[in-house]
Amino acid sequence: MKVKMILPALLEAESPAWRPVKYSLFPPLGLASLASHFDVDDEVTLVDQHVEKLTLDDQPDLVVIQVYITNAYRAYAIADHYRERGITVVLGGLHVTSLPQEAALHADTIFIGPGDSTFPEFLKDLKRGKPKHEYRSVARSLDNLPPVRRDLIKRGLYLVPNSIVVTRGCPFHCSFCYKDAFFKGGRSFYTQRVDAALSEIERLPGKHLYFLDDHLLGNRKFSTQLFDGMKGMGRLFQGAATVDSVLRGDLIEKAADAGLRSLFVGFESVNSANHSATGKIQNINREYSAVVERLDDLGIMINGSFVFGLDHDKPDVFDRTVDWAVSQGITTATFHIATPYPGTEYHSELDHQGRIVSQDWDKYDTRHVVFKPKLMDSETLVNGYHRAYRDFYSWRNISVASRQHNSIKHCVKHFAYSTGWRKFEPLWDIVIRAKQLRFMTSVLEGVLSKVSKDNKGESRSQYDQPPITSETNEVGLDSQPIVMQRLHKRDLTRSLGSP
Ligand code: B12
Ligand code: SF4
Repeated sequence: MKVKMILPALLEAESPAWRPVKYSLFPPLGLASLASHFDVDDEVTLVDQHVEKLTLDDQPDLVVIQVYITNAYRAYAIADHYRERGITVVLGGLHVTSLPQEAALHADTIFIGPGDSTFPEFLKDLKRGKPKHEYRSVARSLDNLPPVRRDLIKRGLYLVPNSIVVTRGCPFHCSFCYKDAFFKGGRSFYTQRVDAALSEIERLPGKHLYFLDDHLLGNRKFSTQLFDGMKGMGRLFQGAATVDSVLRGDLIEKAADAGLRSLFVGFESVNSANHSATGKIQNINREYSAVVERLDDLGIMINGSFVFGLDHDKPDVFDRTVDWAVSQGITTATFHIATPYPGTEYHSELDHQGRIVSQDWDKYDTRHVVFKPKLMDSETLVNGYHRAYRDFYSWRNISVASRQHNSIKHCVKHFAYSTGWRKFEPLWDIVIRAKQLRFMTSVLEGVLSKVSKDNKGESRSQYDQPPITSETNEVGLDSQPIVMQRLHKRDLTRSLGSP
C-alpha cells in the first residue's frame, strides 16, 4: 500500500510575519509514531508542509492527515482534494477530537483521542476492507509500541531532530488546556516503560534531546528512574514541567544531573486570581521566585510561558509580567493571548457568557483575540501582547535579565540563547533556506553545556529590589515582583502549594 502522511502548515505560513525558525524546530513526531504500525512492505512518505513543499498530484492509496486547530482549514482542503480523486483520507489529532462532526465532513475515517491503539485497529479493518467511520481511543497505553519511524524524518530540515515524548498528557486539569478534552474517555496521564524510554533515547544520535512531554516531572517514580538511567549518557536536554514539580523533592536535581539544561515552565499569569479561576491553584506570590532561584542554582535556563487576557487581567498586566520576568532573569519568554480552544472548560464558560467573538480557527493561534476580554478591550489586549514581546526582547532587557544569574557562564549563555533566538531572524532564514540547520544543532549543544556555580558567586538577593510594600496574597502591582524576589531556599518547603 502507498501511504502519504501529511502535517499541513498553518495558513500563517503565507504571512510576511512568518517565522520559519519556529516551524523548523521539531519534526512531526505524532505521525512518525503512527507510521510505525504500517507493514514493512507499505510504501510510506511523511510530508511536513512547514519545511517542505507539498505536491498534490500523486495517487497514494491512503492519506493520513494530522489536524491542529490552526492548520484545520488547510488540512480540510487537502483532504477534500484527495477524496475528490477517490483516495481514502483519514484525519486525527487535537482538533478532530475537539470537533469531530466538523472534521467528519472531510474524511472517510476520523480518530478521536490519541491514535496509538486505534490506528493499528483501523489498519487491520482496512486490510479486511471494513474500516469504520470513527475510532475513539479508550485503551491508553504506551507499552509494546513499535519504535517511532524516525527513518521517515528528514533530520536536516530541523533544528531539533531529536524530539521525543516518553509520557502522554498531564496529571493536572487547567481549564484552558487542550488536555482534558483530548484524553476524555480514558486515562489522561500515562508513561512509557522506563526501559523502553531509555532504549529510545539510546537510539537517538548526537547529544541534544528535547522532551515534548507536557510534564516531564509529572510522575515522580517514572522520572526518577528515567533520570537515573540517563545519568552518564552524556545527554543535554530540554523539557517542560510545572512550577509545583520544580519545588517538590529533589527530582529537579536528578534531572539536572541527567543533563537538563533548560526548562519550559508554565507560569501562565502574574495574577494569582487567574490561577484559581482556571484551576492552576498554586500560590503565585510565594512560588515563582523560588522556582526561578532553584533552577538558576542548578544552571537550568528558563523558558517562561505567560497567558494574557484571562478574566483578572487589567491593562497593567503586560508591563508587570515583563518587569517580573526580566527582574528574575527568565531566559526566554513565550507570551500568548488567552485562547478558548473548543472542547475546553474555558471555551464552555466563555461561550455560555456569550463572549466568543470569532470561530475562525486560523485566528486561534494565541496571537489573535477571539473572545471579549473582561477588564480591557481587545485592542489593548492585542497591543499589550505585542508590546510584551518587544519589551522583553529589547536589547536593554535582554542585557538586564542576563545579569541576574549566579555564574558568569550562565549570564553569557542567557545572553547568547536569548539574542540567538529572537534577534537574528534573517540569519536563521539563510541557514534554513540553505538546509544547514544541522550545524546549528551543535551550536545549540554548546550553548546548553553545563553551568556550575562559579566565578560570580553572588546570591540572587544581591540583585534584589527595595523592600516589600504590601503583604497581600493578591499580587499587587507594586508588591508582586518584590515579594517574589525575597524568597530564598529555606522558604521552599513553606512555599509548596497544592498542584
Ligand atoms: C511540539 C509542539 C509544537 C511544535 C511542532 C509541532 C509538530 N511539528 O508537530 C511547534 C513549535 C511548531 C508548535 C507550534 C504551534 N503549536 Co504546538 N505543540 C507542540 C506540543 C508541545 C507537542 C506535540 C507533539 O509532538 N506531541 C507528541 C505526539 C506523539 O503527539 P501528537 O502529535 O498529538 O500525535 C498523537 C495524537 O494527536 C494522535 N494523532 C495526531 N494526528 C493524527 C492523525 C491520525 C490519522 C490519527 C489516527 C491520530 C493522530 O495520535 C498521535 C499519537 O498518539 C503540543 C502539546 C501536546 N502535548 O500535544 C503543542 C500544541 C499541539 N500546540 C498548540 C498550539 C496552539 C500551537 C501554535 C498555534 C502555537 C503558537 N502560538 O504559535 C503553533 C501552531 C501549530 C500548527 N502547525 O498549526 C496547541 C494545539 C491546540 C489545538 N487544539 O490544536 C498544543 C496542544 C499546546 C497547548 N497546550 O495548547 N507546536
Ligand atoms: S499543567 Fe500544563 S499541560 Fe497540564 S493541564 Fe495545566 S496547562 Fe495543561
